[in-house]
This record gives sequence, C-alpha cells and structure tokens, in this order.
Amino acid sequence: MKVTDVELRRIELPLVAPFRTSFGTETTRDALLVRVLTADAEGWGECVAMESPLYSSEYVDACADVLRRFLVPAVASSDRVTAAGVAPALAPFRGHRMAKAALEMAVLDAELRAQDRSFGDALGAVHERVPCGVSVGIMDSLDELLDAVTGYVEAGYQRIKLKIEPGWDVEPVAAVRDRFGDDLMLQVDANAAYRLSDARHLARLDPYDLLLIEQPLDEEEMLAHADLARHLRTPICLDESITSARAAADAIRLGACQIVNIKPGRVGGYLEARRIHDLCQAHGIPVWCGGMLETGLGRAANVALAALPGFTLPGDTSASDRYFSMDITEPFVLEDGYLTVPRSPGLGVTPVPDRLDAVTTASEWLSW
Ligand code: NPQ
Ligand code: MG
Repeated sequence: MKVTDVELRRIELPLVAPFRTSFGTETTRDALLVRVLTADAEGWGECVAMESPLYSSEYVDACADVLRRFLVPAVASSDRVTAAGVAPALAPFRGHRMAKAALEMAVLDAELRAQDRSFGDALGAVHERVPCGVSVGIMDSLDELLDAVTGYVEAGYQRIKLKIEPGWDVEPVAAVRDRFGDDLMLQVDANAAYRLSDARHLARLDPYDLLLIEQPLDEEEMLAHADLARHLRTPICLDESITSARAAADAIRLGACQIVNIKPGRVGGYLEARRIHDLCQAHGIPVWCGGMLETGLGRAANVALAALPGFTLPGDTSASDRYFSMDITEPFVLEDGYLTVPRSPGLGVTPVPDRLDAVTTASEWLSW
C-alpha cells in the first residue's frame, strides 16, 4: 500500500454538558482527525489528545506538529506501508503515542477497507456487542450527582464510574451506593489526584465494594501504587501509568495494579492495545476499554477492541449521546446496556460529510 495524501483535520464538538475531572472542566471536544488516501482506499484515524496537556503530556497542537513534521513523512515516504509496519517505522521518534496511534489507526482502516475486513475481525473480537459503562463527572452537589447517575442507570448503563478528587470521594460514593444498592457495579477514577500519604483516607472507600479505584497516584508512581495496593481492599486499576505493553508487564510484576484500563491512544495504537490485552489475559489480569470522549470513529474502534475475550469488565464505551448531541458519524446507540460491534469493512463507520464540515475548524493536506 502506498499512502499518497494525508489530511490533518481539526474539529470542535460541543459537549452535551460540562465534564469535570480532577484535572479540569471540559465543555467542548477539540479533536484531531487523520485521513489517509491510498490508491484503493481511504482510512480515518482519531487522535485522542486533549486541547491542553492535562490528562497526559500530549495535546492536540503538539500532535498535529509531530505528525506533520516527523510521523506522516516517515510513513508516507515508504512504497510499502502496512498497519503492522507503522509502529516500527515510527519507533525512532520517542513518545507522542497518541499522535502515532491516530496515524496507525488511519492506515489500519484503509488497509482493512481494501481487504473487506472489519476492525473487530482483524483485532480478534469474539462478541457481537459489548456491555457499556459510563464515566460521571464531578458535580457541584450530591443531589446533582444522584440525578445524573439516575439518568444513566435508567438509560441502561451497566456500570457507573465516578470521577473523584480530594474533597469529592467518600461522600459521593456513599451516596450513590446508598441510593442504588449493592448490585450496582460502581468504580471510581482519580486521574492521579492523590498522594501515597492519602492511603488511610482512600481505605475509607473499602466498605463500598467498588470494582476498582483507577489511577489514584501520579503516572510515574508505579512503586507507590504497589505500596498503596497493600493498604487497600479495593483493587487498583491503572490508566495513565500504562503507556505500553512493557509498562503493563512491569506494573503487573510489581503488584502496582490488579486491573488494567486499555486506551489505544495512550499506548500508541490498537495493535499495542491488543498486545496489552494478550499480556493481561496470560497473567489473569482483567482489562476494560477506557474512553477519551471519542467521536464515532474512535468509538467504533474501541467497541471492536472491547469485544476481545479478555475485556471482562464493562468499559467507558458509552453511547455517542453521552457526550455529543450530534456525532460526526452515525451515532452509537445504547441497546439494553450494550453497543453493537460494527461489522462493515474497516471501522464500519465514516464521517457524514455535512456533519463533519459543520464542526471542522481547520484542515491541511500533506502529499507524496
Ligand atoms: C479517563 N476519560 O478515564 C478519561 C479522562 C478524560 C471517560 O473518564 C476531553 C478529552 C476531556 C479527553 C476528560 C473518561 C477528557 C478526556 C477526561 C479524557 O481518565
Ligand atoms: Mg482514567
């Protein structure tokens, strides 16, 4: 396959409601899409970096820059491009995993469309639909939170994840557990907002039978997570710290986590994400698919990934309308708490031209 043209397209999608986490409040999704053209197919990739480097060090403008200057030239200058060859071709450039993941995703989509194969088929999906959870932002009051959770439970979400931070942790968890009972699958995500010295405080979450606590400490604190695990009954799940299959292997061996959140963007692509799935499966570590407020493009690929056999916990693969009143593809709709894995070639979805144009803020083409 030869990549002839690459489009870097910026879009801005308004969120249905502000989404507050321990690192900030977002009201729009400013995303970067990568479109590759080959002789016989087009492929779409989505870069999950945020507008600002608050979740991790990557941010959208930096991703566009590294793609334009280094990553796209390294792939497009080759006459024989394959999806499996993208990561090796980009390996000389350190870091920038979300940017790399977006380019690999676009090449994989083009390759699979040309082969008439779906993402799910190529990745090894074994389910036709995946159970879905939802991530619930930090609110101004417990009443507001209970109203929001009620709405999601009534919509059919099978698992609730509460965003937490110091000052918004034990009380919201207690309130939700009290209102919805012991059968509700409930977990929390701190986005690195705590210190190891908060161990005794975090142990106060133990009585509420949470499925897991996600990324309580800093991304780089692998050993401290292992220490914290010895103070908590609640299983630790790592998100930000798991930047590769190697990092996952280290975390498992150290006892830094008992569960892994897999986000393809964070680890450099869907192929590395599958390697982490395989590694965790071999170690008996449950995994689930995280979310980065993806459009229908990234959502399609995530739903396909989440259909692999080791994804034994519901993911943050929510329906499109959890975040957007109008997605750029046909929306993903929750049915009985599940999303259906697309079966058409490649991602199985494509942007609706009018909707895409309506939210586009910038576009540039790179040609070979
Ligand atoms: C997480 N996601 O698991 C992330 C963090 C996150 C669904 O909780 C804009 C773009 C806002 C990406 C807010 C969920 C975001 C974002 C939070 C990612 O840690
Ligand atoms: Mg997280």
